[in-house]
Formats: sequence, C-alpha cells, structure tokens
Amino acid sequence: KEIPIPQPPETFLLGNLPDVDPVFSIGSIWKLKPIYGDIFKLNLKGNVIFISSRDLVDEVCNEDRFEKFVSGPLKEVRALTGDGLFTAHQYEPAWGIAHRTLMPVFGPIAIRKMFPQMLDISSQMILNWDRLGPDHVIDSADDFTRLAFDTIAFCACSYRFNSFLTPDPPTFATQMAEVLVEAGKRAMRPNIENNLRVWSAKETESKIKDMWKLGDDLVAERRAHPQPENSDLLNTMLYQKDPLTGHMMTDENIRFNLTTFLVAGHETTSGTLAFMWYLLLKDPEKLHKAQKEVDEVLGDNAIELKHLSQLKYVEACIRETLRVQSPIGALAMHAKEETLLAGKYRVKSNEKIQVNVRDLHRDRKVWGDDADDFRPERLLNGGWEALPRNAWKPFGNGARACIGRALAEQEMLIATALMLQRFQVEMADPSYDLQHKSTLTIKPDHFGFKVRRRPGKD
Ligand code: MNH
Repeated sequence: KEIPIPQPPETFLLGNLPDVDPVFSIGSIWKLKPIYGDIFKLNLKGNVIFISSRDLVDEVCNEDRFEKFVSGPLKEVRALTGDGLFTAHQYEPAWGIAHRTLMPVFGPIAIRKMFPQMLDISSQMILNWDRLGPDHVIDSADDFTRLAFDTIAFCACSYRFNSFLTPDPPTFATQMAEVLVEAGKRAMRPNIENNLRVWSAKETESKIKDMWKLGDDLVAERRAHPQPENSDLLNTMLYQKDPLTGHMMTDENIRFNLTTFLVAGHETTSGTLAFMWYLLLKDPEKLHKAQKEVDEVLGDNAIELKHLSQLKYVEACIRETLRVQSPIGALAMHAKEETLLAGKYRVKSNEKIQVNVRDLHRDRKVWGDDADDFRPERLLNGGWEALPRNAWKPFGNGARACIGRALAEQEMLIATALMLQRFQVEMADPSYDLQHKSTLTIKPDHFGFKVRRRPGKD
C-alpha cells in the first residue's frame, strides 16, 4: 500500500541541487510540478517534499501532526532575525513569549487605530506621484516598497523612514534584499562551497550589523524618551509582560522582532500591490469595476475608516491577487513524528515538506478550469465563504500564520482606494508581460506604470 514519492534522478554528490535555480528556486518547482505531480521530492542537502493539492495541504495543516519547519533559506535568515517570530523554531520559548505579547496589538481593533498613520504614508505616495506627473514611469517594486516600509516603521515604532523624500530606496531596504538573496543562495549551495565563500559571509555580516543598529537605536531612543503605554508596538515590546509566563521580551529578542517586522512587513505587502496592479491593468474591465466601486463609496470625499468595509470588490481583488500571484512561494513544514501522508507516502520528521502555494492556489478541483485566471468575482456573493478549508493559504497556517495580516490588508485597501480615487493608472509599457524576481518573496520584475490625475478629483 505504501508507495515511494516521485523524484527526479539525483546527481552524484549534489543530489537534486542542479535541478533548482539558486536565485529563483521556486520557479524550478513550478516547472517540475506538471512533470512530477502533486507530490514529489528533491534531495537539496536533505530531502524536501513538495506538495500542491488542496487535499495534501489540508492534511499537512493539521497542527497535531505537522508544524512549521525552520530550515534551508529560513534558517539562513536567522543570521538576521534570530529567534524573532518569523524565524523562531516552534520549540524556542522566545516565540511563545513574543506571540502572546504581540497578538493583541496586531488584532483588527488595534490595527484600526493605525488608520491615520497609514493614511499619512499613502498620501505621501499619492502626492509624490502627483508632483512627478503623468509621464513619469513609476517602478512598482520601488514605490510600493517605500509605502510598505514607511508604513510598518511608522505604525510599529512611530519612526519615519521618509523614503518618499529620497530618490534611492532606504539603505536598510537595499541591504535587506541583498542579505535575503544571499541567504537563499547559501541554502542552495553545498556546505563546502559556503565555507569557502568567506568574503560574501563578511559582507553579509556587516550589512546585518548595520540593520540591527537601526532597531537598537530605536530602542535606546525610546528608553530615553518614554511614551505613554500602548502608544505603538515598540512600547508593547518594551513594557508588556507575557500573560502566560510573566516574562518580558529580552532586548536581543526585541531587536530580532523589530528587524523581523521590517523584513516580513514590507516585501510581501509591496509584492502583493505590484501584482494586483499588473493584474488589474491587464484586465481593464476589472480595473473599471474597482474604480467604480471606489467612486460609489468615496465619491470626492476624503477616505475614512468607515469606508474600508464597504470596498468589497477591491477587497476581492486583493484576495484574488494573493491567490494567483502569492508573494510567498512556499510554506515549510515537517511531521512531528514519522508518518504516512495520504495513507501511502512515508515522511520522516526531519524531512521538509514544502507547500507549493502557487499550485495549491490553482488546484483545479477547488478553483475550476479557470484557476489560472484573475477573477475577483469568484470570491464574491458567497464564493469566499464557500471555499474549502485550507484552499487559500497566502498568510500561512495555524499558530505560525502571519501576525501582520490585518495590518497588511488595511494598508493595501487604503493605498488602492486612494490610487483609484485620484488617478487613471496605465501600464508604462503596454506590451509588458509578467516576469518574476525573488529574494525571500516573489515580486514582479521591472513592472512600471504611469498615473494621470482624474479631472475633478482633488
Ligand atoms: Mn507576514 C508570517 C505572508 C504581511 C509579519 N506572513 C507570515 C507567513 C506568511 C506571511 C505566508 C507564514 C510564513 C511561514 O509559514 O513560514 N505577510 C504575508 C503576506 C503579507 C504579510 C502575504 C502581506 C500581503 N507580515 C506582513 C506584515 C507584517 C508581517 C505587514 C508586519 C509585522 N508575517 C509576519 C510575522 C510572521 C509572518 C512576524 C511570523 C509569525 C509567526 O510565526 O509567529
């Protein structure tokens, strides 16, 4: 009854490393999936099992049997974010302490209070584009990165990066992208080779130190100038006790989590916005529907918190983007104990199971024959509520799911509504076809657009 998991032939000493592009590894997985099916395995310095059907993923989402696995690229990122929430092993006490301390302040009610800060940053982006005029080509990755970066820093620590004021993106963002690319490459290289690359290790180390300094300075500054309780996430980290153990987050863990928020908080959000605008601009009918909704809900009025829950079509556009072009390529899990998957595939507890998010989100059994198409309508009129469990996983699973989800969703809604209200947006190059690039997350490469002020919309 037990059957082996399909696997491409291995190369002597290198296993399946040659099957995977070190710079865009998930792209290789997307190509192997149609050949090997919903489950296959690669030897990438240890066995990695890739799964992509809703049924297999549903099984692996059971937290009694499986949990998040920090290994490979994620483990390499620990050089930067240590036992911060995103890269902590499930068994590390710092994860539980930070999770319980921070969950309430990332909840929907707390996030609503961030509306003015989010609007502040979004408005800077809009004003900046207004000033640059209709001929200026906006690089989506650059400007949405500025938006997401300034937003998370302002909302989490009341710190202004002011990255719309400078022509280059913030140094922190550039260094971070470089460190993440290096982490990805290290995970795909044989260990002997990693050990020989002393120079790139030294470079990376010094970038990491620079990035930590930002968080450490923020902490020092806040200690020197205390703010009223609950004023932002930084305050919570500094003064709140874990309700379960009574422990406080350590200074080192605060540094790791500040860095984590900056890393996790901006790449994914900016990637999602860039993908959504690509999808909308490729399909003007959907774009017009979204704009019409914004006109009906906002008219010429300034956006307010109360409008957000009325933007149902825009919300569906965001969710549908997260389905067809999820910025996270894979979720890494492992079995807590050796087990049989689907009753027939043996997996050991030290083997990594990767959920291939893109192909999960295109499972024909769930989404139908038009699974590849961007169609927000499928998530309206009961479609969202009718989705089978664990069919839509852009924010991860269970206890280790994204803590920033409500923050990101609100931020994306505000930015999108403002853009639609104010501008007619068009592709910079109408013949552009989607290309992907990746650091830890996936974004469109070289996707630019232009904006023209809509008459009468000030
Ligand atoms: Mn986020 C975990 C996706 C925005 C902070 N995030 C995850 C995971 C996914 C994810 C998937 C689970 C990863 C894994 O299983 O290894 N996150 C997103 C997406 C967006 C996003 C698609 C935007 C769109 N995330 C944000 C924002 C923050 C954030 C904004 C700001 C703080 N995310 C986190 C943190 C974790 C996480 C922290 C780790 C949570 C944990 O394991 O406890």
